[in-house]
Amino acid sequence: VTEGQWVLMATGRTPTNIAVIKYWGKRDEALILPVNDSISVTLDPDHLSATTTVAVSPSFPSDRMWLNGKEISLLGGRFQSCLREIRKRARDFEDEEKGVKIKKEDWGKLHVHIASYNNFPTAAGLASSAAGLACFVFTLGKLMNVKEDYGELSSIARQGSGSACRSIYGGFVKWCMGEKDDGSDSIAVQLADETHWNDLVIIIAVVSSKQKETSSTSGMRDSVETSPLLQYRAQTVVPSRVLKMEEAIKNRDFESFAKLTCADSNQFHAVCLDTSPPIFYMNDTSHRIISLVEKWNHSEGTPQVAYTFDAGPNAVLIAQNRKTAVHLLQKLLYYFPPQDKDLSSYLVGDKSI
Ligand code: 2P0
Repeated sequence: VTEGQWVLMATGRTPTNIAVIKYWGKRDEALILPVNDSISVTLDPDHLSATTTVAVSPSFPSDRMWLNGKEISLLGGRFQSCLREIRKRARDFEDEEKGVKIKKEDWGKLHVHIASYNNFPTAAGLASSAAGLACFVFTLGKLMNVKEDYGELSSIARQGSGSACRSIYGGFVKWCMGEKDDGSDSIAVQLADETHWNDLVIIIAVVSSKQKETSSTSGMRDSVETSPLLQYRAQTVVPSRVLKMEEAIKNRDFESFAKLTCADSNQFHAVCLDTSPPIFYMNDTSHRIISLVEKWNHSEGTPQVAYTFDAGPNAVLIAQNRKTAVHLLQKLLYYFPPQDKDLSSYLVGDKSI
């Protein structure tokens, strides 16, 4: 920063979210409009979250960004779309103490520096664009005195990465696919806040820390182009499943919630297999975790744990309560002893366990 020049900064923290009804497939690639609604749960910010600081100063000659301390390119990326949309909505700003006055039309002339950190190891293979893009949009919006509501902010975050729109809210969130071609109704809404069903415990079992071979963006493009199952899923299965999931969340009905979550994860991976060439995100260990949970749920007569897998082999396991979570962790450690004896490989959604 040039001496005598001011810098304005804002910092935010945003957790990632885990979909229980999956988003897979776009009807518009540029605006990131999905082929179906999706529902997710936002994790608590102590785990798996992004912390982003954005700064503007007349002494910055260009827009720059650092991710986990390493500079990355901002050119032509989705960050640019979000930056453009936030700049459009920027308002007059005044900080008398610093003697800073910015007219809304002048925000576009100021360059931004963005520094973002994830509080989980990138090597864990859980790096998600959802938390980062949501955090960037929200924090930049604060800095530029944007007054739009959360729905509007979610639709901007969506243009950074589809799943990011759901991280604007805590608790349970639905991304409504919308109908309009301009995407203005493709926004996230909160179904229930973070206090509504807070005895659920989420355990993430890191099966592999390798980077995935097929990115979500290209994987879902291939599925849209080649999978007949995707069309059936989007048109026939998801609409009624979303209604049932909303009901299950409202009533804290774990049995229904678990059945729907597992079925939707399995159908998403079936769509991946139905894609040409087929996409394999899960591996043998993922399949063994599914068998373990299925057998356990079956032997108890009612679901104890729900599983869901995203575009990778790591298992996201949702236990009904703390007692079941302890039991689950014991089973995981028994059947899948960590090879490096490093228990931090198991990221536990509750510090006290
Ligand atoms: C989801 N996933 O609903 C699904 C389930 C992965 C599997 O959203 O192209 O990184 O940036 O919109 O958001 C991953 O897709 O893809 C994803 P883009 P995104 O969470």
